Amino acid sequence: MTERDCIFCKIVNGELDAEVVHDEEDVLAFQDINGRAPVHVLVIPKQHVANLEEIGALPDTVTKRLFEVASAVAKKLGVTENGYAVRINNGADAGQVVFHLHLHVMGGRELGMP
Ligand code: DGP
Repeated sequence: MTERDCIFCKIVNGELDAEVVHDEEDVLAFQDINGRAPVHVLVIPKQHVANLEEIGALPDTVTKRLFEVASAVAKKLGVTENGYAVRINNGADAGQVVFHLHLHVMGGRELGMP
């Protein structure tokens, strides 16, 4: 998939709508369209990187911000106390379907390991 066809790049540049939870210079968080928990938010770098194999293309500060924003979103949506999962599906066996790196922030119910 090229950046031009990437749906998350389209959300970043405003071509596609999303329910935004947090927006800052290099990182965006928005509701997953197919939420599988009471809280299910995706945190993405605005710069297109497909997966963890490409994470070296991101400035270290942005990589750090992905996790800080995941924590801030969890706090904003009230799941910090009970806990939440931060999950990256990386590649086919993990079920990655959108090849723009993203963190799933999921909470509001018990979440075991798959
Ligand atoms: P993954 O399997 O990790 O690649 O999950 C991709 C997630 O992206 C999946 O949970 C559904 C979500 N998703 C796919 N298309 C869209 C979209 O157009 N808008 C939003 N908000 N979420 C999307």
